[in-house]
Amino acid sequence: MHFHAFHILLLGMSLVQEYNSSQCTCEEKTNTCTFIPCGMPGSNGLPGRDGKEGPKGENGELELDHLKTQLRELQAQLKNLQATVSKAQKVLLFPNGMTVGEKIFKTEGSEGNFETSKAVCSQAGGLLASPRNSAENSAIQQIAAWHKKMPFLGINDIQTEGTFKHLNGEALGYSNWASNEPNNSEGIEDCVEVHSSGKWNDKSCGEKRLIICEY
Ligand code: MAN
Ligand code: CA
Ligand code: CA
Repeated sequence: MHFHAFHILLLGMSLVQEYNSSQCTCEEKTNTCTFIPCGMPGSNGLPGRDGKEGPKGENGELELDHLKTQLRELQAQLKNLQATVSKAQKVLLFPNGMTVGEKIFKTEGSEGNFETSKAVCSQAGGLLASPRNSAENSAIQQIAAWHKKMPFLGINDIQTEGTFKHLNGEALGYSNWASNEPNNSEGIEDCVEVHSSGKWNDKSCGEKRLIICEY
């Protein structure tokens, strides 16, 4: 009976092969005695099961809170550091210099006429001190007081009598003249000295004054 069934199967297979022999790619199984022709491809199987659950994502809101806390800590540290640097700067500069905002005013304690003062500051990589506001003028006044000497400013009316300008040609936006100054006394005063009061007087450029530079 088994033998009979096998022959029916072979017959069926050959019928299928005949029916579709033009599209069929067959593979001969050499380890068996039987030549098994291939039939039509089967239909696709059912979809597989879902995969395992992935790793848990980070908690967005908690992460943001953490970063905000870190930022506040860093801001507090920065404020601390700035205060420390600012204090160290004061200690190191005293009694020769002061900072005002970004600017540093500093003297070496030496004196010179206007031309010498300009040259000394320029050689040091700076400029003869030239205040743009009252805070800067007060810093210059303070350094002068520590040295008990008057400085010249980087301001003059050499080019045009009566028109005082900064060294770079800039017009004066801020001034602090003493009353009745500038008076160009005896017709020879084109430079500016700073009195202990912080007030300005035009004076002969040939006088020797404390050299204060700005950086
Ligand atoms: C007086 C005033 C000043 C002037 C000096 C010159 O103090 O007239 O304006 O600059 O003398 O020494
Ligand atoms: Ca003058
Ligand atoms: Ca004067």
